[in-house]
Amino acid sequence: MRLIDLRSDTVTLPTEEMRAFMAKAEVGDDVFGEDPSVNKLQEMVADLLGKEAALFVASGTMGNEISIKILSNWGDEVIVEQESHIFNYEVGVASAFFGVQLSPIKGIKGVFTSEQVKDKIRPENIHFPRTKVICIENTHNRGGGNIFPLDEIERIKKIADKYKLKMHLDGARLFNASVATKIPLKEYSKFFDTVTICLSKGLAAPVGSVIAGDKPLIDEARRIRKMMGGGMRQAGIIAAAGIYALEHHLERLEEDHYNASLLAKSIADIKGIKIDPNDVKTNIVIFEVTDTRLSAQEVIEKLLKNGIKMLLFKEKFIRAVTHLGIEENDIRYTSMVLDKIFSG
Ligand code: TLP
Repeated sequence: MRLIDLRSDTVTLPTEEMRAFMAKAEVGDDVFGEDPSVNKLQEMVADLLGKEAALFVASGTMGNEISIKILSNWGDEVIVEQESHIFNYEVGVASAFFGVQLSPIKGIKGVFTSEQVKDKIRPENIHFPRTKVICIENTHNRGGGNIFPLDEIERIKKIADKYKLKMHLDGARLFNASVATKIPLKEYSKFFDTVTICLSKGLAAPVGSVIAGDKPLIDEARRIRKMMGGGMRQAGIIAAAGIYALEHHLERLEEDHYNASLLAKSIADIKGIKIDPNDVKTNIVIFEVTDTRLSAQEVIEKLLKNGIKMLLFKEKFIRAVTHLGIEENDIRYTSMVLDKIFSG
């Protein structure tokens, strides 16, 4: 039985064409800055995001945390959203390695306001940590792929400037936001000192993320990457997959959005499931199991018996993520199976 793996867009496999492109990649020693494929990928991302420079890193987590490190000092405070990846899924790195404290704001589907930011900023006082960085996640994973509105980002940036704070964008799925809104990537990234994008999610490369920013910041990021053991050698082999993904897999994200929306619409009327299809803006679908006879975990087990994988998100919530390799027919089959599970 063919598995329909909707747990995450991180499960995508490199296509034959991507593998062929990787096999031919020109490589060199990237710790010496001599890998042509890594250099090309970095230039491509810097250009796409309208930044001076960029740095290839192992993962989105590494990208976010190096960014936090280079924008803050020991003992500082970093504002994040309460449901954000940085606050929930990065193993406490910011405090464990870099000695900064995270200060969470409760947003609505990942979105918070400039007023909330203002309320979080600490006045100068010997007792307080210094507020130094604001992090935004766009699209927002636990917010169900929600898109952070550009005008709110602009208002937050004004507050950041007023209080001399830095801005970091966790853009693991920024490409999804840009494809869905048709707002160019640069329009989002211009408000941020550092931006991390992931190549191994919707873009379907096997490994890697990129941090972009001003040259001095990226030079510093390179040092911190080395400090964390992230200096790679002939990394062009994997960077090539990123180049291929940027050239071939960007526009197709629309298909993922279409499939996510189709899934939400086709399960919205099932008794025992709660989801508003209007909430699905990109490639993530989070639905609630309201049927008291079934737990979300049991639903996941029944799906698996039918060859479908989804992720338990919270006690009563399930996450499904569409990506390269998931076809419209898979979505129609998935909604039929869900219909059977809840009517049985
Ligand atoms: N998200 C993964 C899991 O870690 C939860 C997923 O399956 O969605 N920022 C955001 C918004 C992310 O969703 C993720 C990964 C990351 C950063 C970290 O990327 P990696 O996994 O490359 O460290």
